[in-house]
Amino acid sequence: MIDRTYSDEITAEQDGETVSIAGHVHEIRDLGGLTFVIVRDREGKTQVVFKEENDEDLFEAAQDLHKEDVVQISGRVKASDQAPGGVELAPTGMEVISESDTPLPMEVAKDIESDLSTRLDNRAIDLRKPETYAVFSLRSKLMSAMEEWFDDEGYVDVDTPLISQEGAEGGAELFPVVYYGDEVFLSQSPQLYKQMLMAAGFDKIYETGTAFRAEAFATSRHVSEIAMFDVELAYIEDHHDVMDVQEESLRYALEQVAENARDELEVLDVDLDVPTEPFPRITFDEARDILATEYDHVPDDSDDLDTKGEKLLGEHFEEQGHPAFFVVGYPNEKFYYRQNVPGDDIASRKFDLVYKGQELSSGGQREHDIETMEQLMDEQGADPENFHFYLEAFRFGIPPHGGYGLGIDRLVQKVADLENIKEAILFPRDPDRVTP
Ligand code: ATP
Ligand code: AMO
Repeated sequence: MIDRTYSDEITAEQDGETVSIAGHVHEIRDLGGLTFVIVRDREGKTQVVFKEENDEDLFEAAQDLHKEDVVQISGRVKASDQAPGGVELAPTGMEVISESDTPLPMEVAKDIESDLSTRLDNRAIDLRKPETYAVFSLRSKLMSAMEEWFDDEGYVDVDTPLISQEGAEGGAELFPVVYYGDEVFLSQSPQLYKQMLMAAGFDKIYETGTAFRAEAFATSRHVSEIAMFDVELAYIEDHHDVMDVQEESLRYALEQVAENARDELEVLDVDLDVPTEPFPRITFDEARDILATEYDHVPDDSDDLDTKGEKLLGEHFEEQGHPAFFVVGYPNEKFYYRQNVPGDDIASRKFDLVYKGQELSSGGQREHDIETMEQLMDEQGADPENFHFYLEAFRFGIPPHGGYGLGIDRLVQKVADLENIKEAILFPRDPDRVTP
């Protein structure tokens, strides 16, 4: 490895010591016989002061630098009140490891807002911006914390297939692929496999995976390739057990981010509010009542809340100090959700979690009675032949179970306070973009 010290490791206490830094040239400021070169690495920036009077050769070399060259510079640490971060380097040696072409396709250093499409077209350059990098450093910490919660609770980390014969979620949102001459599909959700693992006695599982949805339109919260966090657990009493898991794990992950990603949150200018109170759990009918009476809003689809409805309910609960809440009991749900349970005052045991005014996850208790499920499949036009392997797993003993799927990209979008979900994805895919 090249010997290097990260910018955030250099402190005023090291005054007089020699260190070696490596990174990209972020900025060059020429003040006559004095040139300031700001070197950026993953953790921040270091100011290097080239003085003609100190070393003419080094000073000359600094004049030939371009923005975004990759350099390694050794130098003496100097504590200085004028330097950003209170320290700077007086260089003693420099190597240009890789030269950057000019001009750059977009600015990295200057605070110039490029539109999202330009940013994504030049993503390799855009990702150099500290505020873009902060999103992905935060994302990594957030998902490590999430997985940590499930590991500590004894969940098994699984991987299910991404190539499938039939969509788990139905609808027209499937991407076909040619599989040895036959048409099959990219997975929409690990749904069927999660449930088969409950039949297999795995009890508690999670998967950090990928789901593909051929969404017809691009919105600020839909993409075609989704990072999905899926959970399934067995021996539950009802859907409240699943909501408990969703609530506790999300709270833990947010707490960890507030604690361990302070720098990222600061760069992103986000004041993260970790919900301490229990998340409200309202029924689907209550949600529609609030929308009708308080906002005079009636979603078109009588079986769902629309984007505007979720946003308005988000405002309603955020005013009461709740950034997250559950809506429980959606009518006419997919065949795998338990529905029309005698004695229930809700149409199904399906819930959505709305976080900061946007659907973040869907889940619920599953139907584990095979005859009821076959009847629901029949009513919904799902051919049981295509789900043979799934139904077979139910035939030989399956405990009551439930779970949920959480859109990781949407979670990062909301935590980092990003306008568009694509900003939360390194190389996003949408109907108009498969590159870079
Ligand atoms: P899921 O697919 O899991 O249900 P979702 O967030 O896509 O998650 P939907 O219930 O499908 O939720 O949609 C909720 C609302 O989002 C819809 O009423 C609609 O307003 C909007 N919406 C969903 N998909 C699209 C899309 N592809 N283009 C535009 N708007 C959409
Ligand atoms: P659902 O279809 O609601 O449920 O998906 C779960 C969550 O995934 C995210 N999501 C998306 N994010 C970005 N772009 C998209 N096109 C997109 N579609 C979905 C959302 C959504 O809440 N099998 C069930 C889960 C379960 O019951 O366990 C399912 O897939 O955040």
